[in-house]
Amino acid sequence: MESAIHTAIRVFLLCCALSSGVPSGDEEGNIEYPTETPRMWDFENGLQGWKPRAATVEVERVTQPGATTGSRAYLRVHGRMEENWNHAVSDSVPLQAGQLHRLSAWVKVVSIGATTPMPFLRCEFLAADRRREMGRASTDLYSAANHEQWQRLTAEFQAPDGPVSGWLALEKGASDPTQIDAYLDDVTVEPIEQLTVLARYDMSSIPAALEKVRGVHPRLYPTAERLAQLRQAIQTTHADLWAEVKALADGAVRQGAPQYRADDGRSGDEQLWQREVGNTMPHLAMACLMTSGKRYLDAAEQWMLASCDYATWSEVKHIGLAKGEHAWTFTAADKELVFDWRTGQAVQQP
Ligand SMILES: [Ca+2]
Repeated sequence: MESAIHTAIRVFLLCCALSSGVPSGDEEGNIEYPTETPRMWDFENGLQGWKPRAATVEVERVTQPGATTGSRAYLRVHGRMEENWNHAVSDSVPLQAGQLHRLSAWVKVVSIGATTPMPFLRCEFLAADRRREMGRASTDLYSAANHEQWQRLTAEFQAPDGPVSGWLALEKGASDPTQIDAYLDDVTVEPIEQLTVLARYDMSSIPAALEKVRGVHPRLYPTAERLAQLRQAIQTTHADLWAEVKALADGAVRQGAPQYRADDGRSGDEQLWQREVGNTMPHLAMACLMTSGKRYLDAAEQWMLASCDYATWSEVKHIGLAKGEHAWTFTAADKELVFDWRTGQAVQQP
């Protein structure tokens, strides 16, 4: 289970890193791959290569105490940007191919246009061949709740394989006209050994709250009391809803789980036909619980086992919508629901 969670998290993080629609850098010429790492832009001695994306925005160094103890200067980015996706950008960023990295920066938004999104930091990956899409990583957004305060924004990512460099940006979050006055300090890109987020799922020591329920079968949604209420409700207030669910479940019983096929002739490697597999199992599980009908129980099990036997849950390697959405969210999450409810049913029908 632990490895499955880790895999899911890695897929999710890579989806975040690779799915945003921002254009690649517009710089021309050959790329020089810097070797210095980690790298920090603290602005103590100059702009350190940061520049505005367009002339309507100004980038200047302010010699005042910055975000951290000992900081005596920071970068101020202010002005209107009529288009583009970045307020300001850096020079080249050293990246180690295939290595995990952390991008972090202190950001303080002093003022922002009424329709301007809160900014964030981005690392845009660059291949030697500029035409090749390499993806990007983004930090979390600056929080509007703590407006006018320094906030540390971070992102952790795996650099692409092969020769790779990159550049950083203070991102607009939109190509529409924007207005901003924001400060930057201690922008850092550094290699890391593991993703911090994985530590949250380190279960080597079980939390006390979980120890209390050791051996207790978890219920993801309805309790026994709620199930009893629902069985009454489908006779009255929920009769229409039940009719819909029953019709879907009866159809699934008749149809049986679809055979695996690599290509459905319309969705390519995403294999979107599997969405319906994920969508169908809860109908069977609900019908099973509402009626104690063994045919629904048998069908739910057949659909679950068929799903587990599929050779792939999409063949898309990196673009994570297929795996992350229909395979993991729909199928895996639904299977837990079905398993949870099916277990209760099995107990009632020894
Ligand atoms: Ca500084």
